[in-house]
This record gives sequence, C-alpha cells and structure tokens, in this order.
Amino acid sequence: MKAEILAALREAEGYVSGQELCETFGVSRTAIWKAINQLKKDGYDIEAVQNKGYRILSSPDIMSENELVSIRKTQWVGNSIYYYDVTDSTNMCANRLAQEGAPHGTLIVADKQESGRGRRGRGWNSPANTGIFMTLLLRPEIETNNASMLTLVAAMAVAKGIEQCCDIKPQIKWPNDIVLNGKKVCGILTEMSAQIDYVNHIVIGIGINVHNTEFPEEISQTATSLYLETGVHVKRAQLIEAIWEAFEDYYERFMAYQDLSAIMEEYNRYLVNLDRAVRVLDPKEPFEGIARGITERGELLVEIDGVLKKVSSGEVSVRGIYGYV
Ligand code: BT5
Repeated sequence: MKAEILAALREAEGYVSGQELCETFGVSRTAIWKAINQLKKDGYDIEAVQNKGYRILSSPDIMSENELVSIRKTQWVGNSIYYYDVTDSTNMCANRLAQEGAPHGTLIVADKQESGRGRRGRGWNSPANTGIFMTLLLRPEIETNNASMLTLVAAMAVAKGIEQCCDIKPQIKWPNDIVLNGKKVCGILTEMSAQIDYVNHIVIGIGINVHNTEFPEEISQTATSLYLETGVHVKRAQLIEAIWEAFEDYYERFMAYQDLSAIMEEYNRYLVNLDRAVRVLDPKEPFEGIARGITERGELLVEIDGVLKKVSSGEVSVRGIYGYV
C-alpha cells in the first residue's frame, strides 16, 4: 500500500485527506497514519495538516521497490521489481530468479554490488549510494543469434533516459558504453541462457555512475559520473523510470523486425565514433579505419582504403586512435 499512497500523494495538486486515502484503499485511518509514518522513516518529507490532510514535499534519492512502483509508467518492464541494498551482482540475481521462473519484465535493482561484473570476466566498480546497478530479465521469442543486438537497444534507452533527465547529450561508444565528454558513465552486460536454437532467457545488466565524485586509480582517467559532468544530483529512481520507458519503445521497434533497421539511424546519431578514426582490437589482426555507423544487425562498419568492413561486437574492442573513444 505504501507505493500506492506515494503515487496518490504525488498525483494530488495539494493535500490529500486521510479520509480520501482510507476510502481509496479500504483501510482504517490508523493504517494510513502508520503507512505515512513508515514513509517518513524511509526519508520522504510528508507534511500532515489538520483538516487538510497529507502533502508530499520531497522524496529521498532511493530506489526501493515502493519508490519505483509509485512512479512506474512502463507497460511491462518492472511488472515485478526486486530491490537490494547490497547484492553480489544484479545479473547473477536475475539469472537465479530466472531459474526460479521469474517472468519476462522482472527488474532487479541494487544500491551496491559486491561482485559487479563487466564483460569477459572484467569487474564493475559498484560502491553504495553512488550508482544504479540494475538488470532486466527477458524471455523473448527471438533467435539466439539476434540476442546480442539487445545490448545496442539498451544503450539507446540509457542514452535517451540520461538526455531526458540530465539535460545533457550522451554518446554511445559502440557497442555497449555510454560516454559523456569522452569518458565512460555507463556499461551494459547482456547475458543469455540458451539451447542451440532456443533462448531460455536473457538478462540485460546496466551500471550507471550517478553521484560518484571519484573513482579507483585504474579507471580514474576513463570513468565519469552524471554528477561530475552536470553538477546536478539526479534522482536515481526517476532516471531508471525514464530509461525503461525509452527501452519499451525501442524494444518494440527492434522486435518488429528482429533487427535494428527501425532504430539504427537514431543509434548512429548517438555514436561517438561516427566518422572518426578507430582502432579495432581484433585478436587475430588489429587494424585501423574510419567508423561509418552500424548495420541493421548491430555490426560496426569500419572503412579501410575505401572498403567497408563489418565488425561484430563479440570478437573485438574498438578504441579511438588517441585513447578510450
Ligand atoms: C561493461 O563491461 O561495461 C559492462 C558493465 C555492466 C555492469 C552492470 S551493473 C549491473 C549489472 N550487474 C553486473 O554484475 N554487471 C551489470 P566492460 O566493457 O568489460 O567494461 C569493464 C571495464 O570498465 C573494467 O575493466 C574497468 O576498466 C571499467 N570500469 C569498471 N567499473 C567502472 C565504472 N563504474 N565506471 C566506468 N568504468 C568502469
């Protein structure tokens, strides 16, 4: 009921009377009073005025299930939400929940990860009170070789969410990094559980640096946070909501064709490497060229001596000639 009360207070122009809340939720005044007190303990600033009722003055920067449910406008993402103050990794959580039968659209959010993961065994720095660490569980009807494109779909959703909430124009470093002023603010890790020709489930894990003011030595030159770039502390729950609203739209357009043809132009507008020199770190033979955008299958087109070569994300990393982008 706490989430519903929060939503009712947020929707109201002014005060909502205790009586109105009792009637809406079919509970006693004492039950409402108790719920309001719990919300205050959670950090919500709620004013109570006799003969007028309750009014919400401000919300804390928390990502609890109540908070996320109370602002949720998505249609299916987050139909089931799990929030943890601390977990090992939200991707690992999502995989465990998937084994237990959790549905398509389940969202796992954490304030801190103790074993945050990047790609190919790398780690993800995930301290408390600074970032968003979240994973969406999907059970899509797609072919296994189409799954990697979901990383690009998610990257677009993060870029759009940040753009809307933070009034700044993020860019995408193909395939899975979101960058601000040339530094990494978000990484995405998509993992799939599949049989040879059948997808059991897919998890899309997103890590965003939000309030960080500093980073460990080894990433201090390449990492940044939304706060460092904008000087503003965005509410994490609001950003989460904006990202998944954008995701639902891009996802629908992706699923319609099972490729990126309907959204690749927009992806290319976000692409930090577009028309710039890149070094493709192909383990067999590294090479340099000019990035010319993505294909409808999510490969990066790299021009070498006037010829376009398609680069797949599974095989390689791409770097700018002069550094990280
Ligand atoms: C990624 O890998 O960028 C994917 C990161 C995905 C993290 C999310 S958090 C929620 C979910 N649960 C998880 O356990 N993971 C996902 P990759 O492209 O391999 O980049 C990893 C590299 O980025 C590391 O080796 C560091 O160099 C750097 N790095 C680590 N933490 C960072 C941070 N917080 N910000 C920027 N760069 C970071």
